[in-house]
Amino acid sequence: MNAGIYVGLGSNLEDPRRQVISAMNALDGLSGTRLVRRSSLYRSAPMGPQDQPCFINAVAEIDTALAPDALLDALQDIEAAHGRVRERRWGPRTLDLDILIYRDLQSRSERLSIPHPGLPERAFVLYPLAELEPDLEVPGHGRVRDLLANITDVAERLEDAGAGAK
Ligand code: ROI
Repeated sequence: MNAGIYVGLGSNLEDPRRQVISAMNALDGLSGTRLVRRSSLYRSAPMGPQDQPCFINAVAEIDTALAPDALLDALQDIEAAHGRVRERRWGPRTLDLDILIYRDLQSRSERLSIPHPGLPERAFVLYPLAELEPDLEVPGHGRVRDLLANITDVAERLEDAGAGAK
């Protein structure tokens, strides 16, 4: 089963592990949406300003009837419910949810670009994505395992329930 829609999760404030796990459950609770698989949790140094805590990141594969824009609305509602306020650019955050890949869609608009433009170079996305699907073709960018081979940053996998668990 390959639902083919991947969401990136990140947090570095207010018990980041709990934020990310809670957001996974919230994804599973969206209308017409099911959490198919989730990666382990990963810890990495902040990309951007260094005067903030390290991040906890993960990737979830979902199946959803929501179109990309409606899915983005729903992700922003989950962020808001987790206390996210629009803060300084590249600053700390309680919860960040990004649509990384939406099946084979390639689309660019002011509000939403798919695949996510940062995906090809971000260790904190590629490590958890490679755990789930190393041979996945990222539309327009090639295979996840090849993208991962081209970056030098790392993300450390944390011991937890691991891939496949809810
Ligand atoms: N850095 C890491 N490691 N993980 C993130 O999720 C993350 N998110 C961000 C910024 C502040 C750019 N840096 C990050 O939004």
